[in-house]
Amino acid sequence: MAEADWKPTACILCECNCGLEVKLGGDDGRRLVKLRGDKAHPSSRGYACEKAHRLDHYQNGRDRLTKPLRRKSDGTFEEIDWDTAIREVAERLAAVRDAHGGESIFYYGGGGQGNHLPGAYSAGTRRALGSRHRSSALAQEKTGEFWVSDRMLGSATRADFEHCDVALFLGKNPWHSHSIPRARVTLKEIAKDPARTLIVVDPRRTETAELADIHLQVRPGTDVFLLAAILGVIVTEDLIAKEFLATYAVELETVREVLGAIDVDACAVRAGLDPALVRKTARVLAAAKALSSFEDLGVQMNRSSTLVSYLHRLLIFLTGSLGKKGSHYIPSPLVNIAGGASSRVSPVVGARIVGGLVPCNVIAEEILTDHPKRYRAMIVEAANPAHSLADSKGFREALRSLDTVVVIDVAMSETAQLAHYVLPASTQFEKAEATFFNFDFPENVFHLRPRLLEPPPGPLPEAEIHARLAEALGAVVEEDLAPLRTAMANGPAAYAQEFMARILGNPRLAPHAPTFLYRTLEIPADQKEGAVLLGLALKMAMEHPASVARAGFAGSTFEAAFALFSAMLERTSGVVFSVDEWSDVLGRIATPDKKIHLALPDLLTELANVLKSDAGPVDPAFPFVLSAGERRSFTANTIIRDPSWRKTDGEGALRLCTDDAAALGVVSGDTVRLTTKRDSVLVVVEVSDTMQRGHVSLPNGLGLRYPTEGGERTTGVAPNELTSATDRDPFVGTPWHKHVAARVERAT
Ligand SMILES: Nc1nc2c(c(=O)[nH]1)N[C@H]1C(S)=C(S)[C@@H](COP(=O)(O)OP(=O)(O)OC[C@H]3O[C@@H](n4cnc5c(=O)[nH]c(N)nc54)[C@H](O)[C@@H]3O)O[C@H]1N2
Ligand SMILES: Nc1nc2c(c(=O)[nH]1)N[C@H]1C(S)=C(S)[C@@H](COP(=O)(O)OP(=O)(O)OC[C@H]3O[C@@H](n4cnc5c(=O)[nH]c(N)nc54)[C@H](O)[C@@H]3O)O[C@H]1N2
Ligand code: SF4
Ligand SMILES: [Mo]
Repeated sequence: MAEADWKPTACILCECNCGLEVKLGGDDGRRLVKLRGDKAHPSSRGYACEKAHRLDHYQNGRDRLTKPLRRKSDGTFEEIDWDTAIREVAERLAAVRDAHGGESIFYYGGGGQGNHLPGAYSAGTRRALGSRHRSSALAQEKTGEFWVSDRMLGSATRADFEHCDVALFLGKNPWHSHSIPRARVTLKEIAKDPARTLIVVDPRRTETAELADIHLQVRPGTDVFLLAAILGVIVTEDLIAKEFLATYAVELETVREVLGAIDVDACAVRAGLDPALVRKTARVLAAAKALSSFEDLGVQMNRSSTLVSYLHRLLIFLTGSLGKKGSHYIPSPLVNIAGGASSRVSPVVGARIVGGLVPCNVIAEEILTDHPKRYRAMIVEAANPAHSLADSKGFREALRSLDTVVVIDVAMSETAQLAHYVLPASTQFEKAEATFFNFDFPENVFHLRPRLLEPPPGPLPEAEIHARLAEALGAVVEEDLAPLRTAMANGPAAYAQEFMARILGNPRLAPHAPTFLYRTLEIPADQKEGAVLLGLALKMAMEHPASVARAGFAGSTFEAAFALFSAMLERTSGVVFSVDEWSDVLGRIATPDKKIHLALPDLLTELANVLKSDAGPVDPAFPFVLSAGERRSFTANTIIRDPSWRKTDGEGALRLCTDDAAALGVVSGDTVRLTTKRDSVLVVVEVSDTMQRGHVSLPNGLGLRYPTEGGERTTGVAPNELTSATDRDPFVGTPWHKHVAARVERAT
């Protein structure tokens, strides 16, 4: 096959979205037969992990949706045509709006690891319905970090692992979960360089920990004590970055007093660690020339998660690890998905809304009530909350009690199975797609992937679905479209002028800007869903003119935006849309006084309370700690449903340590009974010396129902059958998925 047969696209299985090249084949020419990393992608530069090679299992899944479905009174589905589906969905949701207010229509999802354009196009549908409350997976992982970071810095940060001399991973296993560009290459480079130090905090000896110079094998759920101890050492030994703090931070004395009083040895012991090792680690962190650190689900889905996010940020700031090469930076994203603090609370429970997102763990509670402000309808798009949210049983019950549930998905997911209407979407290779996971620095990359395949008859791209819904709801009418079509005939400049004046300048129409662009902007058919990017390019050119100009898009705001938009379409392997300078970073501190605020009084009070609490007795009914949802070689949330995509760990084994296995009398491959407060399941075990005593771990993304030759089969355990929605963070409501009280018994 010729080189020209390789088509550019990207992997959709994690937030790195590595650039790929694909060769199509098979009888119908629709199989992704060969895949390789795309060297022309500016961020991944040819890198791809083992999962990318299995993407055909996503594209050609057997439970693919092909027709709109309507649920019948007996619970089964019937196929309907698109006109009926759009009309009935619009009518039913409008009826809910008219009877109970648009606030009672909840929106969940909007994008997963590879597709963020649905969220952009859904804004019009949401506005037309008056829907205000929404959520997504971010509100069960990152909202604690966002809330704290926003209050301290007015912004979120990322880190430059490629150039750091000390790397810290806190509850994160990037060998498998990635999240940083070319993760394995970067990890190996840090590990082999004697001048650089890799530090991993994880109760399990993960693949990343295996490479580390220092592995702090904490006792599960005790990171707060470890961080307190580290900060205690840094303050009492006076290792703080004095000059940096004097210039850029306030409230140092308040935190110094609290942290200076910490009993370091007691905290280290509570975390299950040798105080001498903790002290040594603290000194390494403080002495770093450039520290990069990353906290993830091991702490963010765990006890005291928001407090840990706060202490982690104190570590970053007290060591002056912001704004120098190899440390942390404030990115200039195309779309800011890291929302901040606000005074909004959710309508029933009064839970804090961060970044516009209702905490995932209160959604069911805000449905299963007779409160007048309860949610009555839900649109779920590109997400599978009946599988991914805590307490699946409770969430299923909540969905069943709603007036109307509409699911937009490519496959018959656990959530789609409970919908009143299921609207089939084109796959991410049958439409143009992109993500707003654009956090690279100093060169920030965006990648609009043209579609690889013609959409088959039946499914539609979300852009089209939302345009039709907005039209059916009367929010987008031909009268407003016509002038844009006319302007298009007069060239891009005329079009942009008309768009800015007529659409962006009109509060009634502005929320539908994506749909207006999609309907009227003339761009290549294989990139049609990218129309919304013209609006984003304009915003970027207005907000970050210098960064955009350094990336080569100069001139007036208009000219720069157009040049950028054209480059997004032309550079099908990705484009550097912004080039920053390290010296820009500290100027981006966005608190009102432009200083880092070190003291958050509520969290300092929480710290004092946690430090004086005792561990309490272990409940003999649940002596194990279960981490429910570990990332492994062949897990990818529920994006790929076909179990045969997994080359290893086909059943999704429960990992437990050698001593626990011996005590139970089980060996790898045996089945055990795993019980929590919520459920009891049978699961295959893998005995692993990477685990510590009392800690067991289940993979994420299993327990999916999938059609087989004669029927269907569920592979592995769905983790959230075992979790509880009330086990959540007191500040932002994030779940404790990594810390579930459990019992393991030999199956009889
Ligand atoms: N292969 C693969 N990669 C993925 C994904 C996937 O599904 N599969 N999903 C993507 C998504 S959506 C996300 S959010 C990221 C998540 O990426 P990670 O956060 O790295 O993923 P996890 O494996 O869930 O959790 C990380 C680690 O937390 C540890 N841990 C458990 N309890 C504790 C504790 O008490 N303290 C500490 N310090 N650590 C603890 C676990 O042992 C585990 O190694 O991965 C992304 N990448
Ligand atoms: N117990 C436990 N629970 C967890 C976690 C954990 O570690 N432990 N991790 C949490 C985390 S970090 C995350 S990010 C969430 C992930 O959970 P969700 O955000 O619910 O995402 P997915 O499970 O990946 O579901 C994505 C859905 O999108 C569909 N899809 C794929 N392509 C398209 C498309 O082009 N268009 C449309 N409309 N749909 C498409 C897929 O078929 C699938 O149904 O899970 C969370 N849940
Ligand atoms: S799973 Fe993530 S790291 Fe692996 S190829 Fe896909 S995007 Fe890249
Ligand atoms: Mo996630």
